[in-house]
Amino acid sequence: MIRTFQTHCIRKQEELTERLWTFTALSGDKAGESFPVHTPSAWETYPGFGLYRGEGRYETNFSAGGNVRIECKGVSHTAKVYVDGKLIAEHYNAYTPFSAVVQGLSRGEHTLAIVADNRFSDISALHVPNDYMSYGGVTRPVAVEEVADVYLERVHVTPSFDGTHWHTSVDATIVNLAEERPVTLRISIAEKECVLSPQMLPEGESVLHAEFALEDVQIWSPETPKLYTVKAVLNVGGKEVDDLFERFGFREIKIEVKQILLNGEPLRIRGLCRHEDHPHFGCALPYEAMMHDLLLLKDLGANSVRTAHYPNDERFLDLCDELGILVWEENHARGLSLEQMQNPNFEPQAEQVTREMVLSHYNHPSIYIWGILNECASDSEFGKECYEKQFALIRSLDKTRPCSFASCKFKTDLCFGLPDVVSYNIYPKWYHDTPVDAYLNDLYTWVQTKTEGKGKPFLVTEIGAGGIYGYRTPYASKWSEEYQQKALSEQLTGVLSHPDCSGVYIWQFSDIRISEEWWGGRPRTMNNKGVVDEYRRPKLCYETVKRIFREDKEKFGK
Ligand code: ADA
Repeated sequence: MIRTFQTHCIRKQEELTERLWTFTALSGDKAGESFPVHTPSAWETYPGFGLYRGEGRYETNFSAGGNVRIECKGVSHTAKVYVDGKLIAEHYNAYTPFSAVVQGLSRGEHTLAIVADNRFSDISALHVPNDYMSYGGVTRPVAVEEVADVYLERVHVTPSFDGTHWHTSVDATIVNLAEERPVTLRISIAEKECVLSPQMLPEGESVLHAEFALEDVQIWSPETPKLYTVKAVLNVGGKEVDDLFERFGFREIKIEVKQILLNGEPLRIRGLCRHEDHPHFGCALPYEAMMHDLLLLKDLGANSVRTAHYPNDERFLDLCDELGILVWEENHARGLSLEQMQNPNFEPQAEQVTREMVLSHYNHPSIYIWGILNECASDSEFGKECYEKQFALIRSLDKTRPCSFASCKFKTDLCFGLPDVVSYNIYPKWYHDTPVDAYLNDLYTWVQTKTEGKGKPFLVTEIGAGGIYGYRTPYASKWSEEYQQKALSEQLTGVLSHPDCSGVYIWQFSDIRISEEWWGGRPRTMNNKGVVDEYRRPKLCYETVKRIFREDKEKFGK
């Protein structure tokens, strides 16, 4: 399943999931080993491939003809795509989708091969040895489509509220593979329809725009996650040639002084950071496992998830839309040093992943904020320039959502003039012993008195402590479940009782694998700060988090 809802009726689309592909290892000792696998999957989950870094080829057949569009939702981390042996696309970054069209393919059977590469080198500025795994493989779904000479690339819907009425503007991006021609676009939302009568479309990409005034709409909120479908249908020469359905919600995010407002009401965030990671699936969690994670998040009383540290699988975002879970979606970067940011590939690769994230996830009502560059060099002038450029890019693509970044630069951050929300990752009781209240007050006072973050909303985007599942001690030593429970309880209570804090994200939802090559030296080569372990077994702190979140919800009435 590529999305949780139908996206085409006219366009012929075949998902190449739930079937076997042939995997062949191409590097090192394993080169030549070949066997059937299903996709999406990460090769670290194939027996004997738990530590494989290199290239791997995935091959399958498909049957189609005409203009064939291959859509890959995610290949980790560098992809080369071949149809009948001919290279048709190259893409860097595991966490964003890409597509390519092969024109005029003869009707019949063809081969599709995707070569994935998960090696670290200077060429890769974002996938670096880190406190999470960069897996390898075709890790998100792939689909083959037949498209006409003119087809819909994407549809963006922007609802806005003027205090009395909702206005909806729709931007449809259309690709014309042939010479200039007239097209008619019909867009419908609920019972309303807007027909953009014949427009001359030049060769290449064009955007057509429509406006809707809709009465009596139902609001999207965590309590009432009402979704609407927009349907766009393209007509050329009196014939319907293509269509695209998208979902969106009527909701508005605003920043007012120190608060983030959702539909005019201050947001209170009770969230967890989550990596896409599971011992059985690597980063390629199937729908059922994603849903299970969301059930656990709901059971914990969380109303938000932070997609640390990269854009997530769209099916997960679809589920968040449906379940009313607010999402902090983040571009891809974690803890890059100044030197790593100065890699000449850093800026273009970061720009690409940011652009692809915003363009492909624009419609999700659950995404209330964009995050960038977690814990990078925001204490340097060069870093500041990078933050500035990336915020400018996001704002040029999306004027409806606030932006932020999670800083760990204690009283040295230079960038708080740039985001709409000031966010900090803090670890009192874990990386140092300063009491939570004292640490947070000190930091907050500094932000208010010494930085351009003064008067902006404030979020704590990480707190947490390591706890190894099953390691129990009566004296609550570090790494025990007892210690983690005690530390999280103090951290959560301290942060949530801060009068100017809009909420908190716990680091993290589940224990995760980290890259073997990373220097961190973590027990089990895992980040053990999960509230559940990697198999989703609750640790001692689970019930504590649940209680504190429930009490906070009762206090704030939402
Ligand atoms: C960070 C970082 C996380 C994780 C965490 C930790 O601040 O953003 O990715 O590494 O610390 O466990 O220390």
